[in-house]
Amino acid sequence: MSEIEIPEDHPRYQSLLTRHRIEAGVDKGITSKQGLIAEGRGEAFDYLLGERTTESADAAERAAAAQLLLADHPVLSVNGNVAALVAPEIVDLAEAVDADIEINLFNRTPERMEAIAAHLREHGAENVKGLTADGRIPNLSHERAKVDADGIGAADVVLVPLEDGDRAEALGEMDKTEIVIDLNPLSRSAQVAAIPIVDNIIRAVPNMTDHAQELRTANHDQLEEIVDAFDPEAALAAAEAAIREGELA
Ligand code: PTJ
Repeated sequence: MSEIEIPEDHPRYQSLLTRHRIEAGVDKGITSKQGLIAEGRGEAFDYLLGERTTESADAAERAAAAQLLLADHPVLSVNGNVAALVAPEIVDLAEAVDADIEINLFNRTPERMEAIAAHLREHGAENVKGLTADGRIPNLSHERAKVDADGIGAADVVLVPLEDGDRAEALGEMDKTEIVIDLNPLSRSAQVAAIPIVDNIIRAVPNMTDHAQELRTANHDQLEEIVDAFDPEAALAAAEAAIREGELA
């Protein structure tokens, strides 16, 4: 048994665990009610993918790890779903690639910002950004435009998980390199990402950390080679094909 009363060999274990974490996130004031709907949408895609990391998603996760290691100032953006699902794993990834963690919310309230910051700190995050909000992403009219000037505002590489929206495009216009995690290959964020990762975040983030640890001894040229060999359009096409063909395990 694990954090939920369901044996780990239950065929629906992963999706039940994910649901449980999102529900607990709503109870703690971390996740918005809309986050429950986003979770359902992701779950449907994951079901069609066979709830597994495909070969092409694994390659994207390796390229993402290399890109984060190459960055001067990488930032991992966290919303209410991300915090509920993978808080300790995000802290581990930030440590592995020396990145900042910044909270950025669509449904931004001071209470949720504080609850998420406290949750991340409970899981070992030392410096949580996003609360100062002294910077802005141009051409975005909603709350996601609010960033820390010395966080996402100054980042060269940003990890953008679980948001189908216009922020990814606006960040691209600021010349930031984006890594997107989204189970929907047709999501607007995945479509504009330099590195789209079509995988469940609960598998993607720990796998990125494993790759980053394995690549720690790689030199600059070797890391660049991995990033250059990655083709975002081919990765999106492979994910869409896997979903349409329903390669269920
Ligand atoms: O916490 P806030 O206020 O910033 O709000 C966050 C949500 C998630 C509610 C907001 O960003 C939203 O409404 O998102 P969307 O437009 O529903 O997009 C979420 C995307 O994440 C969808 O494309 C889902 O397929 C995808 N998704 C959901 N769960 C997962 C996922 N992708 C990977 N792993 C998941 N577990």
